[in-house]
Amino acid sequence: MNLDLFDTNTPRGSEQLGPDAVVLRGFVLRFVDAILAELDAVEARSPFRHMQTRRGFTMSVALTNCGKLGWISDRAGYHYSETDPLTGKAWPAMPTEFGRLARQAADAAGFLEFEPDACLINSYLPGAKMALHQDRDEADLTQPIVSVSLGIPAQFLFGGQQRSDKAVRVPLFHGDVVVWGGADRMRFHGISPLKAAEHPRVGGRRINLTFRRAGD
Ligand code: MD3
Ligand code: FE
Repeated sequence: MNLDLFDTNTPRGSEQLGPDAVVLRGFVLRFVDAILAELDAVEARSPFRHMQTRRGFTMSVALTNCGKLGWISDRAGYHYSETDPLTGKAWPAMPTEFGRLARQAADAAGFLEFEPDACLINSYLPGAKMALHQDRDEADLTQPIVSVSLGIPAQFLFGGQQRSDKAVRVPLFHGDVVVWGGADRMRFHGISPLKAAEHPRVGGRRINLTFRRAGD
């Protein structure tokens, strides 16, 4: 049972952000104990780290991965790797409840038989942000992405197919899941600089899990 008083403020239900993008408010709350425990185990094996962009800037968001493939940034640019460059070993396996959550959320959004092989995990402290970008490093861009928000709130920026298209701001709260596919899969998106806050379960940070089908 998840009797978490803080979560009584989380709005429930779903909101359509685009033709093929939907926010499932509070969808992760039923899984949250298991997800946070599995996240601890992933972090213990492959810790969060700040990667460098190809141009040599340090990203304000720290990241790690689990699953067969992990997203990394290095001198070669952005790509997926079977090896964690920090440990020299395979990424931690996709935890059981991570996989169940991703499949159930994709099903709820109408994307059946989603089998993610990668989960990119971002950690934001106050001030961290993510500039508008597209996700195009995956082999099959017809596959959806499932995104899970944990911890303190963030303003998600949801743009269009061109970088210059006006972005709408969507607040994302602890427990929210967003599923993106089809016509919305290539839309520009980002995260505004995080405002300081405290979440009783997660502390003063925001964690975002993105489940992807990265390989063939
Ligand atoms: C819309 N992460 O890791 S998740 C990323 O909150 C990323 O950490 C943000 O963008 C975060 O690449 C946003 C929401 C998200 C993820 C992938 C998308 C939205 C998307 C792919 C296509 C369209
Ligand atoms: Fe992205």
